[in-house]
Amino acid sequence: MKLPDRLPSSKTHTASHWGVYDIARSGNGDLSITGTVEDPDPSPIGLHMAANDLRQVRIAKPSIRKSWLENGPGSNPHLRGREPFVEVEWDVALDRLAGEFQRIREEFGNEAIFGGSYGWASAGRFHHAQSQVHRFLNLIGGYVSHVDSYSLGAGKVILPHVIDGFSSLFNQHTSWDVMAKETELFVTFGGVPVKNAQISQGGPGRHRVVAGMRGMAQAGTRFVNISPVSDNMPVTSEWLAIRPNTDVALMLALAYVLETERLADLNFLNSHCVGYDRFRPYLLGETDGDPKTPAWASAICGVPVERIATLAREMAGSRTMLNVSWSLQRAVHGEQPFWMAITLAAMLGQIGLPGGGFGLGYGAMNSVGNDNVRFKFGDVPQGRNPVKTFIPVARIADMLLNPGESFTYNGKVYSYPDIRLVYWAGGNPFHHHQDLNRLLKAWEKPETIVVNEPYWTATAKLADIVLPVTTSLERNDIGAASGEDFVVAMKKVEDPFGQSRNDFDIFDDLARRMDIDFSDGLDEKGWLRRIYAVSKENAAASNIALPDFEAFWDTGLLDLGSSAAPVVMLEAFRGSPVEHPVPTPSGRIEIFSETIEGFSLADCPGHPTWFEPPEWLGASGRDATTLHLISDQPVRRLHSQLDASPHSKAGKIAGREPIHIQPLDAVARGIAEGDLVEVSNGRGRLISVAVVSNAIMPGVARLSTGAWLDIDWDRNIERHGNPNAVTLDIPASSLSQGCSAQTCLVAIRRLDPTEARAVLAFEHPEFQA
Ligand SMILES: Nc1nc2c(c(=O)[nH]1)N[C@H]1C(S)=C(S)[C@@H](COP(=O)(O)OP(=O)(O)OC[C@H]3O[C@@H](n4cnc5c(=O)[nH]c(N)nc54)[C@H](O)[C@@H]3O)O[C@H]1N2
Ligand SMILES: Nc1nc2c(c(=O)[nH]1)N[C@H]1C(S)=C(S)[C@@H](COP(=O)(O)OP(=O)(O)OC[C@H]3O[C@@H](n4cnc5c(=O)[nH]c(N)nc54)[C@H](O)[C@@H]3O)O[C@H]1N2
Ligand SMILES: [Mo]
Repeated sequence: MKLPDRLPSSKTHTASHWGVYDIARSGNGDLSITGTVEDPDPSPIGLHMAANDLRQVRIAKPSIRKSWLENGPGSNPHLRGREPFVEVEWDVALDRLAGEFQRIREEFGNEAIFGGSYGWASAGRFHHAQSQVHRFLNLIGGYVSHVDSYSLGAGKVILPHVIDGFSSLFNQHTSWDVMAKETELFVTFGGVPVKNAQISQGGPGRHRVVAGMRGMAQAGTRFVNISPVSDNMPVTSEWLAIRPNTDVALMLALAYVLETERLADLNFLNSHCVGYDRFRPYLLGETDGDPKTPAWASAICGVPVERIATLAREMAGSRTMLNVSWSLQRAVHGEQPFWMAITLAAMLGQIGLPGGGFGLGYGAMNSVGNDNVRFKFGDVPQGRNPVKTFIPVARIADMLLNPGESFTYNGKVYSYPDIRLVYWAGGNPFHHHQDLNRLLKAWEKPETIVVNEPYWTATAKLADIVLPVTTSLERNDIGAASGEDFVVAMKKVEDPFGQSRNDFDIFDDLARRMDIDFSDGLDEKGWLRRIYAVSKENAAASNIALPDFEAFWDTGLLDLGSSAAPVVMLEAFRGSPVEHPVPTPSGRIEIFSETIEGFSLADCPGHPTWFEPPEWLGASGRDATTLHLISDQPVRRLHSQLDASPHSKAGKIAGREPIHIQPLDAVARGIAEGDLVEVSNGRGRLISVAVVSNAIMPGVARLSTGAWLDIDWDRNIERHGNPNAVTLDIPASSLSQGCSAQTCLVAIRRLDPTEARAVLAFEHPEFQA
C-alpha cells in the first residue's frame, strides 16, 4: 500500500471519538494501532480500526436500488432493503442524484428535503459529515433540519428554564481534583459508567475518569450508586437497586425527609432559587393527597424505606455531590429527573461549593469533569438555512408518517412537513431510532433516500442511492474536542477503499452539477489551513498560543493539557446571584417555572413532578412476566460503529448481542446462561443470548445498543440483538418531544435453536449484475 506523501516518520496519529491513537506501519506493510503513549488509560475500541473484518463490510462502489434505478423515484418503496442494488459509476450516481434534487426542488420546494442527518459520524473538524451535508443543502436552498439530540432530548429543553443551557453546564462540571479534596459523599443515579467515558465527541485525549474516581476513593469519598445495575462503578460503592424510570419518586422522598426534618437549606432556597414555596405543597401532599414520604417512594422505586431516610440525613450532613446519568432523561417524562435532581441539590444548599451540588453525567463522556481550558475550534461553516421548518430529532417517524400534523415543542405549536427526499451522511437511524418496525413503515414514504456511508449498515441497505465514503484513516484532517487534551494532525495512512470518496468531494461534485460553489476554491489542505487558522485565533483569545499550521502538522500532536485553575460549577453564581445570575427569567434556579406553567402541558407542569411512565414495573395491569428493558450504551463500540470489529465481535455470544438478566428471572423462565432467547412486545421481536448475572436487579433486563439491525423478513424478527426492535417511539413529553428509549417492557422466553436463523448483519446486500 502506498504511503501518503507527508508521513514524517514511521509513526503518526489519528483521533477518533474513542481516543487518540498512534499509528505505525510494520515491516509487512500492515498498520499497527496503539493507544497514544500520552494516554494513561486508552480505550481498546480503536485498536482494530484497520482490521480486515471492517474492510469486509465496506461499500466499494456507488449503488442504486434496482427499482429506483429502473423506474425512478418512489418506485416500490416497500422493497427497500429487500431487492438488489445495482453498482454504478460515480458519474451515473451523481447525475441521477443532481437530477433528482432538481426535480424535488421544482415540484415540492426545499421543504420536501429532510437533511437533519443526525449522527456521530467520525472525529475530525473538516471531514465532518453533518457539516458537509448541511453546507451543501443550505447552498441549494435549504432543508428541513432537526433540533436537540438523542443523547439529551428531554434534558436540553428543560434545563434552560430551570438553571442554564446544557452546554454551559457541561463546560463547568466540578473537576475531579476538586471532588477528591472536598466531596465526602457522591450519590449517583445511574452510576459513573466508565464504559461510556471511553468516548468524547471529537476525540478524548487522556482518559481520566477511572483515575478521577480512584483519586476520590483514595481521599475518602463514599459512593452510593442508585441504579438498576451494579457494574457501572469503577470504585467500591453501596448499590441501591432502583426500578428503572422511578428515580424521581426516590428524589422526592429524599426531599421530603430534608423538608420535614428541617434539613433543607432555606437560606439558599431563598437567596438563589425561586418557587420552593410552590413546590413544597406538592412535596407534602397538600395538592394531590400524596405526601412524598419514604414509604410512598419505596412502594414505587423499590429502595427500602429506612435507607431513603438515612440517605437523606447523610446527604444533608456531608459535602455531597449528586450525579445524574443522561440515561434517566432518555425516558418518558425525562425532564423530571434533571429538574428534580437540581431541586434536591438546591435543598441541600451546596450548589457552587467545591465538591458539592450536582453533576449531569459524570462518566457519560471522558470530558465531563476535565479541567481543560476550552475554546472554540474552527469548523466547516454550514451557511444559512433558508428553510425554517424543523423537527425535534426523535420525531422522524412521526414526521414521515403524519405530514401536516401538528406537534408542540417548548411551548409552541409546529407542524410536520411533507418529506420527499431524505439525505443521511454520518448517522445511522436504523441504529439510533426507537421502534424500528415503525420507522420501517415511515421509511416507505419518501420517494428518494440517499445515504453516504463507509459501511453496509442497515441504513445503507435500506437506501435508494448509496455513496461510498472514506474513513478517517483514508484522508487528512484535524482532530480536536472541547474539554480534551490534544489537537491532532490526522494524517492519511491508507488509500481510499474501493471507489470510496470523501463526503467533501462528493458534495463538491454534486454542487458543480448544480452550478453551485461548494468548495470555496479550497481543496482538503486549503480547508485544513483555514480551519486551523480560525482555531489559532480563538485559542489566542483564551491565551493559548498555537504554533503555525506547518509546525503543527509536522509535530502531529499538540498538548493543551489541563488548566491550572480548579473548576467549581456555578461558583460565581453562588458568590453573588445578583452579579452572576443564571440565565433563567428570574436569574435564579427555578424550582417553579412560570414559563413552563404557562405552557399548560398536562405532562410537564410548573414544578418537578412524579409521573407514572406508560411502561414500568409498577404499571397497573402489567403482565407480571414482563421485564423492564434497559438499552444502554455498548462497552465495546460507539453505538453501531465498529460493530464488525474483532473487539466488538468478542463481546457477542455465538454472533449475537447478549442480554443480561437476573438469576431469579432466568430460573422463572427456564433460561440458562448461553441460551438463545426471544425478546418481544407488541412492537417487535428480537433474538439474543442470555447472560445470567447478579449485577442486574430482578425484573430488569439489559441489552446494549449497537448490534447492526438484521431483520429476518420472512419471520418478522430481528436476529442480531438490536434493542430498538422493541423500544418505544413516543415523546418524553409534549415539552421536549425527546427520545424515550429507556421506557420499555418486554417478555423474554427461551428459544429453541431451530427457531433462529443465522445472523446476516455483516453480509453485503444482493447486487444485480
Ligand atoms: N435504545 C436506545 N437507542 C439509542 C440510545 C439508547 O440509549 N438506547 N442512545 C441514543 C444516542 S444517545 C445516540 S447519540 C444515538 C447514536 O446514533 P448514531 O450517531 O446515528 O450512531 P452511529 O453508530 O455513531 O452512527 C454514525 C454512522 O456514521 C457513519 N460514519 C462514520 N464516519 C463517517 C464519515 O466520515 N462520513 C459518513 N458519511 N458517514 C460516516 C458510521 O459508519 C455510522 O454508520 O443512538 C441513540 N439510540
Ligand atoms: N462505550 C461507549 N460509550 C459511550 C457511547 C457508546 O455508544 N459506547 N455513547 C456515548 C453517547 S452518544 C452518550 S449520549 C453517552 C450516554 O450516557 P448515558 O445515557 O448515561 O449511558 P447509558 O449507558 O445509557 O446509561 C448509564 C447508566 O444508567 C443506568 N440506567 C438506565 N436507566 C436507568 C434509570 O431509570 N435509573 C437509574 N438510576 N439508572 C438507569 C444504566 O444501567 C447505565 O448503567 O454515552 C457516551 N459513551
Ligand atoms: Mo448520545
